Formats: sequence, structure tokens, C-alpha cells
Amino acid sequence: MTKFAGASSDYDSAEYVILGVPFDKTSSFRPGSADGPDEIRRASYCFEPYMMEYDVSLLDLNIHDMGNVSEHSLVEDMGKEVQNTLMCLLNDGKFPIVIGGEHSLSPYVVSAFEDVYVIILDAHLDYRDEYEGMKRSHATPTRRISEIDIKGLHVLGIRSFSFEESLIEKPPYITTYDMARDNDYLDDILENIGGENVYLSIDMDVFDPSYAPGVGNPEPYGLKPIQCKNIIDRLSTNLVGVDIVETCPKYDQSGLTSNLAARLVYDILGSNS
Ligand SMILES: [Mn+2]
Repeated sequence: MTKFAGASSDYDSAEYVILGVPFDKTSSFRPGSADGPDEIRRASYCFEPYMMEYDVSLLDLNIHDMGNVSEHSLVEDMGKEVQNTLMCLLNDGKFPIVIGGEHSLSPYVVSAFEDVYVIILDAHLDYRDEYEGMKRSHATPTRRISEIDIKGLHVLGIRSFSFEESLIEKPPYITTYDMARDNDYLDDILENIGGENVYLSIDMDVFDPSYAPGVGNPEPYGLKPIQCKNIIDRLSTNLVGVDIVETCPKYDQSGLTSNLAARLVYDILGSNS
């Protein structure tokens, strides 16, 4: 397996640990995100290790790539392995960077943390209680995360939800921000979070499909990559873990989506270090 660029540390000395989750079994429209982790690793060699905006080199950071979790047919089995692995990582004081894989993995990752705010970047609200008969699905992660004991939840980039979701009364700590129209959103969120720990989940479909065409459910009118980078830079050392999900290489002929996903990993490392 190709390791993520610059991930040359052994586990014990690593501060950051990259974990792939090659799972897409609940994808309803365009499956293929199971190939995301390895494609993002390949794309990671596109960039200079030195990150000019942070004045730090990837090669000076302690990063370990522990490879992928096993392949599973059932979302519950994938979840069990992801959650157990994350508990070990957090117990060992690591900063996990989880690359997917479909969005169903995120609640399992979040449930391993204590006392975090969660920020989700996604085109879709994903607040259904179940989808196609499944409680654990790529279409329900926001709902499942809202049921975990967390400090608060902000969902940004939303431009799609179902009629049924529009009728559900959402807990007051869930706020959705239309980033294209509300420029004050980030100040509000940072004020709400204060100096607390933040877990960030990035669904690649939050970006406009012109920047990230290779996703399961592309949704027009999305974010520019620089908007996401601004969020990462503002969160910076508040971050304690991230996932980057839904990169689907089969629909990514240009390679732009895996390229952007890999660059986000660089930015998270650079901004947090
Ligand atoms: Mn989505």
C-alpha cells in the first residue's frame, strides 16, 4: 500500500495518525467511495512537503499512516472496527485523520471522543432517522451524531434536505448555515465554541461539483475550496480529529476530488501543528 505523503513516523512516535476506511456499502446513487482512501494517498504526492502558508514541512511532522481497516459488508461491522480503532488512537493521545469511504463512518468516529464540538461540512443535512430501512447509512450521519453526547453541532454548507427532514424539530444546538449567503457564520460559531475541542467532518460534496466532481451525490451551488481552508485555518489548534469522506474515484476522471481531499489533509496538519 502507498502511504500518505510524509507519513514516515512509526506509530509510537506519531502525533498524527491517518486511517483509511474503504467502505461504501450503503451508497444509494453512485457507489465507489471505498476506493477513496488509496486514491487520496496516491494524490498526496502532488504537493510540496513544505507548506508556505504555515511555514512548516510535512517532513518535520510526526505522521503515521496505519493503512485501512478491513473490508466489511455490513455497516455495523465497519463501525465496530472503526470505533475500537479510534478508542485506541485517542487513548494513545493521537490526532486521528480518517479518510473514507462513505459518510456512515463519521458517527462511529465521533462516538470515540469525549467533550467535543462537532462541525460537519456537507451539502446534505443527512438528518433522516433512517434511509432505505437503515439507521446507519450515508444519508443519516448528522442524525446519528446528534444522538451522541457531544457539546454542540454545527452543520455548514447545506443546500439540500428532504421534505420529511424539514418537518423534524431539530435540537437547538444544531445550526445550519447557508455559507453562500451568511458571511458572519464563522464568527458566530467560533464565539459559541470558545477554546473547546472541535471534531471536523468534511463530506467532499460540500464543495461545488466543479471543484469536486467525484462524489456519490454531487450537488450544485457549493463551496469554493478556499472557504473550507479558511474554516480549517480558523479552527486550527481547536481541532482534535477529522474525517474526509465521500471521495469517489470512479467519478473523478480529472482526479480533482482526490487532489483536493489530499490537500485538505495537508492544510489540517499545517494549521494544527
Ligand atoms: Mn453529502
